[in-house]
Amino acid sequence: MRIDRINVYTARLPVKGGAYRMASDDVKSLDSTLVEIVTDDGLTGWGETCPIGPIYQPHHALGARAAIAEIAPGLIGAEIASIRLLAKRMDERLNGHGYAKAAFDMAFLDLLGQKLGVPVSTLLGGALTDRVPAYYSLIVGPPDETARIAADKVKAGYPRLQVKISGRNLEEDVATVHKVWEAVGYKARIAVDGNRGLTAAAAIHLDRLCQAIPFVLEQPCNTMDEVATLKGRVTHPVYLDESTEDQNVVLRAISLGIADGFGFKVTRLGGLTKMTTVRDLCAIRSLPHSCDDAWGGDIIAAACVHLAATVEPRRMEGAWIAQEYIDGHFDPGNPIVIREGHIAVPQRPGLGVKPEPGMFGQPIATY
Ligand code: 0XW
Ligand code: MG
Repeated sequence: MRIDRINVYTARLPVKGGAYRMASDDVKSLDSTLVEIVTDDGLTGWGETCPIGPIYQPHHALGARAAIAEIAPGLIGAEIASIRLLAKRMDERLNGHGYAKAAFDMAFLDLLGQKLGVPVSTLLGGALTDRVPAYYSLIVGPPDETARIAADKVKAGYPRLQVKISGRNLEEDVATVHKVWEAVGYKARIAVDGNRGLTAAAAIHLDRLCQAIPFVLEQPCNTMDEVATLKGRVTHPVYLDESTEDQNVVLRAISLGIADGFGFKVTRLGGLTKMTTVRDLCAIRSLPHSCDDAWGGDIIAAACVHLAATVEPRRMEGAWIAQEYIDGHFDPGNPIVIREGHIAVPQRPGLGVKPEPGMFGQPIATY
């Protein structure tokens, strides 16, 4: 099975409800990039990459498309058999830019799964479950309103909540965490996500002022070095998210004992295949982590869910997918959906999701 053609598409994903508010940025509409690989035996495989705007991490939509333009011509004619060989071929075309290579990696696995008649989770080592937990991400908002939504989401079945803080005064952040805890108590696990926005001093104050509330503190400060200074000075477990820009950072964070867990993003780490390495490193040290992406439609959602199914359930912090903030699906016949806070793992060969023909219009590029 050889690559005959690659089509690149874009999709606009407006945020349902207006804006997704984090410490760093308010995003109102996301710009997703999709690759469709057509093989000589008539199969099609899909991949997607969708940075949540240009501020959240050093990735952006136009960067992804420029990287795809460098890589794609070198893939034409390549055999879809060894994912490692295909990764090498991509590295020979372009250094870095893992978030663009991630889209191709997804499409390769989608094709291989279809060819072999197995779901992508099988290619990633094998599923441990057919249903993975999701978590609900509460955007930065007024404490009472955030607590009300938190209670609703727990009632709807979410086993975990992520409470966004930062970008405003400490008092509001502290009040939000207290009110959410009063509203949900032990009924859900809580992550408090600073999205790089706190100083180390503010993180220490927040930790002290919320001492008795069991939560994990996700990426409180901008750099991993700043987060490292919190060790021994805060009592809440600290997770890294945005800092995990590649496998080496994860290896370093684990070996230096900087992180008690992670919020992993599939495209940021360079794709599903690269994610299996950090998944296995975390397993060695009993570290919990999520299987997310920053944003994306059903292709990215399917990728996150396949991977999440291969993670030991007691360390699985949930698969975050953007569905709650997006209207509609790429594949309305086989959508990736959250039901009672959980997501069914697609059982069909490959990713198990095929965008409706023509839904993205004409390709922006064909190779
Ligand atoms: C909740 N997320 C997975 C979605 C947004 O991209 C932010 C992200 C996070 O945990 O920072
Ligand atoms: Mg985060």
